[in-house]
Amino acid sequence: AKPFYCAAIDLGATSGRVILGTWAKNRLTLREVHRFPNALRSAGGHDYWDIPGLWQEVQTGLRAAVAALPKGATLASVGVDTWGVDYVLTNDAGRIVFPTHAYRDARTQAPMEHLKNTRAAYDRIYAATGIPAVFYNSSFQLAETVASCPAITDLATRCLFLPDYFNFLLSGQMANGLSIASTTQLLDVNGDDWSRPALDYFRVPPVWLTKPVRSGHKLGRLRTVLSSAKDPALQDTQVIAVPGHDTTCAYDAMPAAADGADIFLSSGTWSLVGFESNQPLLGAEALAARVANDRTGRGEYRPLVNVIGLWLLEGTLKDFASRPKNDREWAALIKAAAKIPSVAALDPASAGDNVAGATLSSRRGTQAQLRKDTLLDVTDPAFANPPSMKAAIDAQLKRRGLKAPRDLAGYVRLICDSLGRGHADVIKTFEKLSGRTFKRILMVGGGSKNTLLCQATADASGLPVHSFALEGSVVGNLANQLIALKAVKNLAAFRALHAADLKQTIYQPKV
Ligand code: LRH
Repeated sequence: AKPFYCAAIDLGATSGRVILGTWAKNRLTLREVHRFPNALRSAGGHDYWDIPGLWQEVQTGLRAAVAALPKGATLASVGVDTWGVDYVLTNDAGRIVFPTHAYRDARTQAPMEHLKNTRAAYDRIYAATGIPAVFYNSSFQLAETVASCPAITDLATRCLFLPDYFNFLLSGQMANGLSIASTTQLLDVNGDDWSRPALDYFRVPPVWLTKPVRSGHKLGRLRTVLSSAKDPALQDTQVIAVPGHDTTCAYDAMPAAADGADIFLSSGTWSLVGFESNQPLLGAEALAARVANDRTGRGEYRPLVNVIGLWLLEGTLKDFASRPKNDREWAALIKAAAKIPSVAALDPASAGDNVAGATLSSRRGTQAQLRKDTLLDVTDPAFANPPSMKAAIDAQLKRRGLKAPRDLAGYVRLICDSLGRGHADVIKTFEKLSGRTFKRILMVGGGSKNTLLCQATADASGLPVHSFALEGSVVGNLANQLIALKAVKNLAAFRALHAADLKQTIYQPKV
């Protein structure tokens, strides 16, 4: 059989990449043809994305993908996945009529607080959408846009979430995709269309949205928007709606067993802890635990809690001139952090008076309890977008009577241990609410290379962590294209075939 060549466009908040995937003899090989930095840009106290800049990089990447094809080969398809929640407002002709804010823009605070403080409305919105109030939700962003610029309801006729918008540029077709739609807090949790009560509550014009399409939907041929689109290699290239949400793609890439006992952890800037299910997790306890019922591209549920993630570490590093500049320096930093005993990530001399008035030696708590008390509360909203992450961490520690770590290695230790505990707390909640017993944690993303974080997660949860050297979102993106092209039967078949090629490291719990 002839190989299939597919391009995955994967846009993240801090970097983007275009990867050429080759599927031959039931094996997927990846070639990164273009990688570029991405960053929000601030002006006048607000944060925005450079959408035309990203489009330019996407085009550069697609040209590079064509250049990397073997002679005479054609590109079968292209798929786009991006970070969640952000969107482009356009008119019918596809012209951008409002700048795209970045989700960390503080503009959503007021609408979010309003919802959280209106208990009956909050319960109703959670029952309707299965999505808790998180500062970045598209719902709050759209509510703020409509409230601050009322004329927008005349100007805009369509709301395309980021993958939808890039799909439109590539194919000329406007469509909303199901997985990205489920990140908005506007989708009906009991169906696969928009929730009228949620649209009404957030005052989002229903005409801006169309019934979401599932993964595998073919949007059409790649338009001749690229100078190389006249290239014979691009004549029959299909633009395929893959799960537009990068986290969904990352979950699809993991070699989960069919027994439902796997926890998925996509660990990067965010730690996304979840599992796959045929039903949503709803109700007061799920809401209190901030369970988001995201959806797969196939329509199943992916109950998930977003833990602050390595954003804590990325932010803290900015405050240290001694931050690592290459892999060797990173390894040295992790090694130094690993040498610090866990509880003593805080200055051991002072940790005693830190723990609820008791001294460390006299305290009769379990080791786990002791750790929890000296670890960061990673759910603190102050960590969302502080001017200085180190200052935000120090402020929480001070408020709780705890001393700040002495050096960068101390912060690394504290952050990794605290995230491990954060992951474990979420898993415990999932077990309680779903009645399942989880047996393994499957981990992908930048954090899966962080041995300290993997071990801390295993120790805190008591479960083995299987960490995979895997470009999660890209592999899931390509897998969904291959399924749509009928090169692979379904996701279970892809996972089984791909598992054989995956390198994994297993971290057994030590405490
Ligand atoms: C991670 C992610 C996550 C959230 C956030 C806004 O890239 O997609 O799942 O949706 O970005």
